[in-house]
Amino acid sequence: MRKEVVQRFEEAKQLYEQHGVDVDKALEKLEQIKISVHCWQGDDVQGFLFGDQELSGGISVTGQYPGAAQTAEQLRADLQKALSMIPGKHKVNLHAIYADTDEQVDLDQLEPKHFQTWVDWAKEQGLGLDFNPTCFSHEKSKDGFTLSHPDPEIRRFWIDHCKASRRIGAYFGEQLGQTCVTNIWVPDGYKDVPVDRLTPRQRLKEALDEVFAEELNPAHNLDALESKLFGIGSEAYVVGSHEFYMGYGISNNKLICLDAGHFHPTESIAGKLSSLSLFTDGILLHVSRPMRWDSDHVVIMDDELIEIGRELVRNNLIETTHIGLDFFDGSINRVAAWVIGTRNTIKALLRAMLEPTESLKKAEFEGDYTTRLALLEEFKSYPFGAVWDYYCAQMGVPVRENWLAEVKAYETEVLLKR
Ligand code: RNT
Ligand code: ZN
Repeated sequence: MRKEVVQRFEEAKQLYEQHGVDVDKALEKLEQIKISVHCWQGDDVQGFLFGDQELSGGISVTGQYPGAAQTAEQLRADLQKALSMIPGKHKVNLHAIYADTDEQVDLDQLEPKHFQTWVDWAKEQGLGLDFNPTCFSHEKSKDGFTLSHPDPEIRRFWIDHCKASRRIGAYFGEQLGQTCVTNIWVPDGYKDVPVDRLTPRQRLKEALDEVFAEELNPAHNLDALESKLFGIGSEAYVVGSHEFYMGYGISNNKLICLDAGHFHPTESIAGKLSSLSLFTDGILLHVSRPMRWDSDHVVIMDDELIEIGRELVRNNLIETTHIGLDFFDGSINRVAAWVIGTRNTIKALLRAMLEPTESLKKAEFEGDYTTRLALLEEFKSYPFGAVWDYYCAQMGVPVRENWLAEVKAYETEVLLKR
């Protein structure tokens, strides 16, 4: 390791230790945290199952940056490249459309074997896998409804797809010895103001009951449900609202997924974690960056991310929270997008771990809000970057922006030749 990196780290450590922050312990803890890196940043949510399907469900990727992965093999290579520049051992989050098979198989017929190449790769790389049924970009979802569709036959198709997905998730968990989180998000909703808000929700509830009827080993698969406030094409009404899934999740022991872009623009998911934690065994996060709408921009070190990190650390929610990423930007190098968003997420957790949480809580408890504000503000310019650099060096990944040259080389050698 370079001398300056160590020296700066030692200096920083001293500063933090004056406030009772155990820097070595923080780094040990950080190393244990697994981020679920979403595969869909690598190919603009295209997948491999249906060829050129238009992305639907009210989500959208813009940008024409060259080099998007076109095959599962390419996507794995890109992910591997990105992961080699991110400190720690993590998970990869797959969607059903990323099945890697020559068989012509529809979503309701998917089986674990269609993901065998992913499982083999994950084993070889020491990665965990998470999973998602793909309830969009399909012929049977084109009118905007899936699990709550008024037509029982279409509803059946999506129920079967979600059932199949859970079995795939359980297979991942069993094979890899790491619990897979299978997250269900459906786009169902109306563009314009509905008359009947209740009946689609009743249908969704019944459909979910059927999806979850099969008992699976929770050590292999955990189910999660992702709500949304509105989407493009479902501006007036989303069947799976936050209240809906919060109710469903708490009464049926399912993880509730909070996506940073799925609430009112000034509403922060960070603020919801403490409340939810009191009534659930765990939470799933989709760390994302909405800009004016659920735009899924690459995650940056903004106030929202810092606050998410703080809530997880200060409230001891790290162990029970599954931290997933959900952004997709086609206007920049996609490998770089992963590296930036994932490194930021980890860095935000480190930043939070380096705060003098105990002194801050004490000041607050004693009503000394002056100290609380003073310390919080001063700590913003404490040298967490020196600790981060040391951590990266220690974990064998590029320090600071040195990863960028590697991404550029990969772009020239691999991405631009596609
Ligand atoms: C959509 C949800 C969902 C998707 C992914 C691709 O608004 O956030 O999580 O982004 O499943
Ligand atoms: Zn999401």
